[in-house]
Amino acid sequence: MCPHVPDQSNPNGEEMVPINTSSQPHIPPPVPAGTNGTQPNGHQSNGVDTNHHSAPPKVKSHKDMYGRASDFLSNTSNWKIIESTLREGEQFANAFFTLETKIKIAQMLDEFGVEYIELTSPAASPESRAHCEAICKLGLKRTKILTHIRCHMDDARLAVETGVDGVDVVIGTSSFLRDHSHGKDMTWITKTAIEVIEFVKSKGIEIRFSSEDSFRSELVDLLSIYRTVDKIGVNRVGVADTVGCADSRQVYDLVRTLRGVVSCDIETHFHNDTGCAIANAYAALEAGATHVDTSVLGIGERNGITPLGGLIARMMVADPEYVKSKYNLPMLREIENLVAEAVEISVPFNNYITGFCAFTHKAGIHAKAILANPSTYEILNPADFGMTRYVSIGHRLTGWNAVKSRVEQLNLNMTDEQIKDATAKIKELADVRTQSMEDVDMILRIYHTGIHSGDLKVGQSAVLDKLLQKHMPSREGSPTRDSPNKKVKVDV
Ligand code: HCA
Ligand code: CU
Repeated sequence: MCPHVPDQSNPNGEEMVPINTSSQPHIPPPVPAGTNGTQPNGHQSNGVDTNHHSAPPKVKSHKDMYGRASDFLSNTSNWKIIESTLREGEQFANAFFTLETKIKIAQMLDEFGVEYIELTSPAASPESRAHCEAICKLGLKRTKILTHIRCHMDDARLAVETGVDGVDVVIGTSSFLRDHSHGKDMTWITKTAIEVIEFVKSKGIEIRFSSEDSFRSELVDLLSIYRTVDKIGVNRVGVADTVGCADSRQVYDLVRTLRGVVSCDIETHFHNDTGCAIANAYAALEAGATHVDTSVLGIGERNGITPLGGLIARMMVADPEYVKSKYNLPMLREIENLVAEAVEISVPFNNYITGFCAFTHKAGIHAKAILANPSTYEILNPADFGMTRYVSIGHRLTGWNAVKSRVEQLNLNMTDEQIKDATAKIKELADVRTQSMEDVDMILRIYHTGIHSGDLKVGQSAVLDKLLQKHMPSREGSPTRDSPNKKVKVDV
C-alpha cells in the first residue's frame, strides 16, 4: 500500500471521533427544473426526526436562474463515460501497469459502472496486445471494451482481432501535427479514415473517429471530415483538446457547431494543462456532446485529462439522481487508491470528493452552520460517496457550537455558558498552538470535572489554567500547528 494513500476509514490517518448530528438533515440545493422537488441533489436525510427544522426554502433552480434557449441541446442528464485510465492513463509518466493491475482496474471500473473502458492499442507492443486480449476475455458485466488506435489499416486489423467491443481511431488534424508529426494532408486523412471505418464496421463492432488537437485544427477541415465519417456510419466522432488549450466557451461553440453537422454521438477528450478539463467536459455536454473521456485521478500525458472523480462531482450537482442511478459512487475512493498505489502517487489533499479535506469544515461560522444543516457549506453530500464529514475544532478559529457537539458526544453535562467559557480557553490555547483532539477532550473533561466538583466557576480562567497544568503537565509540548489530529467526525 502506498504510504501516502489515505486510510479508507480515516482520511488523516489519525484518530477521529464522531459527533452525532444525525438530527440535522442535508437540505438540498435548488430544485432542478423538471423534477418534483424531492431531494433533487440526492442528499439523503437520515430518517431521524427533523421536525424542528423548517422545510427547505423554495429556491430557484440552477436552470431557472441561468436558463438559456440553447439548453435544449444539453446532455448533462444523458451522457456516458469512456474511462481511459488503461490507455491515456498508461501515458502518465509514472504508469506501468502489469496485467494483474490492469485486470483489477478494469474490474473495478466495471463494478463502478463506467459505460466503456479504453485500452492501449494492441499495436503498441506485444504485451499491450496480450493484455488487451486478456481483458476482453474477462467477461466484464456492463462495461464495453474499446481499444485506441492510429488511423491506420495495420492497427485496425490487429484491433478487431483482440475481441474488443469497439475501436477508437485518432489522427492529428492540426497543422502542427500534420506538418510535424505524421506528415499527411487532409485528403490522405479522409481517405484512410473511410477505409479504416468501413473495415471496423464490417466486423460488427463500434467505431469512433477522432481528430487529435481539434482546437488548433481548421474548423472547415474538421467539419468536413466529421461530416464524411458521419455519413458512412461512424458511431461517434471525437473532439480532443490534446494540448489543453481550449476554454469552455470554445468547447461549447465547437461542440454545438458539430452537433448541427453530424447525427452520430460526440465524444470529447480534454487535457488539463490549464485546469479546464472538468469545466470543458461539462461545457461539451451542455453543447450536446454524449461521451466524456476520463481517467482515474486524471492521469495521462503531462498533467492528464478530466479526472473521473472530478467529472462525477461536477455531474452530481447537475443531476444527482441520474449519476447515482448509473454509478456505484462509494467505490470511487477504492478505485482511486488502487490507481494511486499502482502509479506511486498520493491522492491529492484537495482531490474532488476523496481528498482528505474535501468534507472538512474549520472556521467556527462554517462549523456552526454545518452542524445546523450541512447544505449550508456543502454542495455534495459525503454520504453519497461513503465519505464522512469532519468538523475541525482544536484551532483558533473554532466556535462554541462545534465544541458543544463534542461535549455532547463525550456525554458531558455542561450548560451553553460553560461551553462558551471552555471554548474561550480552547481558542486561547490554540492561539499558541493548535490543539489535538486529545487536548480538546482533556480540556473539556477537566473543565467539566472542575465545574461539577465546585473547584471551578464560569469565567475563572486562572483557576482553569491551574487545573489544566495539574492534569495535563505535558501540554506545553512542541507546536502541533497543522497537525491533522484535530478534527471531529460528523455523522451524516
Ligand atoms: C494523444 C492522443 C489523444 C487522443 C484523444 C482521442 C489526445 O495525444 O495521446 O482519441 O480523442 O489527447 O489527442 O489522447
Ligand atoms: Cu489525450
